[in-house]
Amino acid sequence: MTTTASPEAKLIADLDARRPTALARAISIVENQRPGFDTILGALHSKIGRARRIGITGPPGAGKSTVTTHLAAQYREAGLTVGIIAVDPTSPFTGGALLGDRIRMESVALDPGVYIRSLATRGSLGGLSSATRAVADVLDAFGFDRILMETVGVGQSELEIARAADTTVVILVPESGDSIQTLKAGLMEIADIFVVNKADRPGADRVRTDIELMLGLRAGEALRNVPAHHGVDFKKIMNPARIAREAAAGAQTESWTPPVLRAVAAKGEGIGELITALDRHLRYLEGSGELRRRRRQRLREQVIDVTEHRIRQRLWRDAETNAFLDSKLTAMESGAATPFTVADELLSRSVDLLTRTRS
Ligand SMILES: Nc1nc2c(ncn2[C@@H]2O[C@H](COP(=O)(O)OP(=O)(O)OP(=O)(O)O)[C@@H](O)[C@H]2O)c(=O)[nH]1
Ligand SMILES: [Mg+2]
Repeated sequence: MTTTASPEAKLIADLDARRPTALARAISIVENQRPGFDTILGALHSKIGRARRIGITGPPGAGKSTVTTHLAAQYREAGLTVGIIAVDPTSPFTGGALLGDRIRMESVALDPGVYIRSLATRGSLGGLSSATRAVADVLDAFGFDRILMETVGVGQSELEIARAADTTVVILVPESGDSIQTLKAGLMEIADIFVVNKADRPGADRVRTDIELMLGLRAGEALRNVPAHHGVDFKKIMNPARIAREAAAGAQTESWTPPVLRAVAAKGEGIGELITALDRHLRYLEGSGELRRRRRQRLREQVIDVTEHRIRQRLWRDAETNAFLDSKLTAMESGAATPFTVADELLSRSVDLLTRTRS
C-alpha cells in the first residue's frame, strides 16, 4: 500500500506509471523549488539523458512559436513525443490557439505525445537556466523524445537557455538586418543553427549573407595557422561563407559551423531543412564528444546551483547564525570588526550547520 509512503514517493511512483497528472504536479514542484523538489529530481536522475534538448531563441515576434509548433508536428509525424517549454512567453502557450490563426492548438493539446508548459521564471529563486533545466529533466525522465525550449532573446535569457540545451537555434528575421552587425558576440557563440524566418519579406537574403560573413570570419580565423599552398594564401581566396556552408553540409563530425537556414514558418517552409540540420548537429555532438561535454557541464552547474542554494538556506534560516550576525553589528560600526572578519568568523562557526545533511 502507498498510504504510508511520503508524498514524494507517491509522486515518483505515479511518474513511473506515466500518469499525466503526476507530470504536471512534479513540474510545478521542481519549477518553484517547493519542498521535495530535490527528492524528486534525485529519484529521476538515472532516467535522464535520453531526450534531445533544443533551445529556440530570437527577438520578440521572430516566429519562435510558429517554428516550435511546426517542429512539434513533424516530430509527432515521425512518431516522436515532444515536450515544449515556453519560458516567459509574451502570450501563454497553454489552452486556446498556439499560434493564433493558422495552427490550432486543440489537435496538439489532445495528443498525449505532446506536453506544453509555460514557465514564468523571472525572479524565480533558482534562476532561468536551473528552472528550465529542472523542468526539462522531468520531461526527459518521463520519456519525451524531444524537448523544445522557447525563450525570447533579449539579453541574458538566451545565454541561459543555451546552458540548458543540447542544441540552440537562433531565429532572426529580415528586420534584424540593421542590427546584425551589433549582434552580440554572445549570440553568435550560442547559435548552433541560424534560421532567417519570414523569408517571404524583403531583406532575408541580405541577413543570411551578413550572418554567413560573420561566421566566415570565424572560419577564416581557424585557418590562420594553415600554411599557404604553393605560395598562394588560400585563406584570402576561399570565400568564408562558402567554407561555412560546406562545413555545415559535410559529414564532418569533428567541427561544426552553424548553417544559416531560411524559413517561412507561417507556411511551414524550411522546417524539414531545420529538422535535417538538427539531426546533423546531434550526430556532430555525439561524434565529437561535444554532447558529453555539454551534459557534463550541465551536471557541474547543477551541483553549483544546489550547493549555493543549500548554503544560503542553511545559514540564513538558522536563528543562531542570525543572532551571531546581529551581535557583530556594533563592533563593525565602531570599526573593531569588518564585514570580512565577521564573514570569516561566521563561516568557521557554521561548519557543523553546513555539513549536516538536514536543510
Ligand atoms: N510573414 C511572415 N509572418 C510570420 C512567419 N512566421 C511567423 N509569422 C508571424 O509572426 C507573428 C509572430 O509569430 P510567433 O511565432 O508568435 O513569434 P514568437 O517569436 O514566438 O513571438 P514571441 O513569443 O511573442 O516573442 C505571428 O503573427 C506569425 O503568424 C513568416 O514566415 N512570415
Ligand atoms: Mg512565442
